[in-house]
Amino acid sequence: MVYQIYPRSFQDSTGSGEGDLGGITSRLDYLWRLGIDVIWLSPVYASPMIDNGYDISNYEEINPLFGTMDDFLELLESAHRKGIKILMDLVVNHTSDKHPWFIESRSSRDNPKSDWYIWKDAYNGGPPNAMGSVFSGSAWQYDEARGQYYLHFFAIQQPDLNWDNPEVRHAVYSMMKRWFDRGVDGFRMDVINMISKFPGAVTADGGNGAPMCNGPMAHEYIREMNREVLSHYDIMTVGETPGVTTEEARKYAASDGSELNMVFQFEHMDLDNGGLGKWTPGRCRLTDLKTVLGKWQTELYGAAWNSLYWNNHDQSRVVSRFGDDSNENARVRSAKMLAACLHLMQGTPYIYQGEELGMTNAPLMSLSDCRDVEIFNAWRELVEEKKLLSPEQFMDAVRKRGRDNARTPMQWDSSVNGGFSSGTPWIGVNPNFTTINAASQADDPGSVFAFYQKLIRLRKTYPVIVHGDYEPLFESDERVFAYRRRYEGVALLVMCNFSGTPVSDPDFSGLNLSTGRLLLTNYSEREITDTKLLPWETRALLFQ
Ligand code: TEU
Repeated sequence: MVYQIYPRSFQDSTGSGEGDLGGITSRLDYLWRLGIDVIWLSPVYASPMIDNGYDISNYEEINPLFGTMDDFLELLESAHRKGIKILMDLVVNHTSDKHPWFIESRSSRDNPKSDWYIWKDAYNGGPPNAMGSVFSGSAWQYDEARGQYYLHFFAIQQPDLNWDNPEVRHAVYSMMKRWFDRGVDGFRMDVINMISKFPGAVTADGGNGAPMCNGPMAHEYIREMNREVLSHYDIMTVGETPGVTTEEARKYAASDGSELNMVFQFEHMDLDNGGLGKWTPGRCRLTDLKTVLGKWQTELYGAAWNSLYWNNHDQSRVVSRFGDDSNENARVRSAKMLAACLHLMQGTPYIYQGEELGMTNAPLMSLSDCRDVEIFNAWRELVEEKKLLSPEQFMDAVRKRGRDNARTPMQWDSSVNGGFSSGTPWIGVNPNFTTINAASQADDPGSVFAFYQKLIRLRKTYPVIVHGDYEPLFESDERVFAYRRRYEGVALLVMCNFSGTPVSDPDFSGLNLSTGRLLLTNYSEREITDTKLLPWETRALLFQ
């Protein structure tokens, strides 16, 4: 069980309005009570914070915003004393433009680091080719100092490293080893399948560019990292791999340990995209969601390992996206149903801070409520420059899919700022902190928090949850997500109603529900029946 912390928004311990390492340490008891095993810490390294730490200017200094290296080591030691491991976030597809490596690289065309980034001459007086950035606009930025363009798949201030240069690779490996020698327990690896560039992406030919992901040397470089670093430590790794297929994932996350332990795939997170991607959001069909998640269950089974997630710091809150946050009853029920649907599958579940409380998207009413570089860049391109969306249409998309929905402060209690900070938070606290907060749930057996605790206990109790296979049921139904897991003569049946209305039309009688042992429900036993699923109901039954 991995719990992701976005440090800037988790707990402020100094009154600065910014979350920090001391704040995280102060909340370890809460995480221990939840029952998680591992913390994935989003970046806390030195950074100008253009992309909230995913633009690193020194891989081995702690950002003073979050504290000191001693604060980090205190957190690490305190977590280890509670049996909790810590993964750091490895962001090595790119650095900050303020990193000394880039400052040297841009200083001339023949310094020792001139080939540590991807520099190209102009083509016909403009960018080398038509590669676009994930954060809008061109992926090429002209640099006056050097008289060339450099590649940035993300923000202008995030120049891509040249992984084809062995000096770059070995500098990264050395840094990784020093973090492992400090005692960290592994890495989440940011866009690690982007580190190898297709020739068409980096050729100054005025061409259309090439895909960003799964380039020709991606596996070779990760296998080299494994040989040189990962295989020498008892650690855990998870690669963030946008655009990954199950075929590629069977290599990135191969059970033979040659690359990484698992990867984050994105297919289920893009199903509700429209013509302009997340900026024209729709509502995905349940049959599409079932097909995608079922495919990842069956096509990795026995060959590679799944990660399981609905949320992270880049995705909007799942209860608002796939559930119903319009009233308290529906919010609590659907949050629990979504948790059960995901956590009872095969793979390692990831809980994003606040997901265990059923935290919702935020009322981001205007750009002034936002902080995310991705939002600001998309506004400039889609609203101001290309006029493809009106301000209202764009802000509606931000409220549905903007990354800042996940970055409002953790809601600890109903006191000022939800107990996150005694200062002015760097981003507004969701006003619903008065009713949705940890303090109101920690001792409530009917809370979303208690339901996550129970799910975590179930995973540690029943091997079928960890090792079972996956059989989809009622695949064509647009409201019921049901599947069966089997392992060593034990079967687990999981039923989920992804709608706010009762469902009785799939014929459940063939499942002999009454003969199963009820492990979990988000209703009471006396409310549920064998012939229908109640609104947002989830039910898990064991047959042995
Ligand atoms: O995200 C990579 C990525 O694909 C994101 O662009 C994400 O899918 C998108 O923002 C969703 O709208 C990683 C980090 O998780 C993200 O926070 C960083 O901004 C990005 O890389 C650059 O480091």
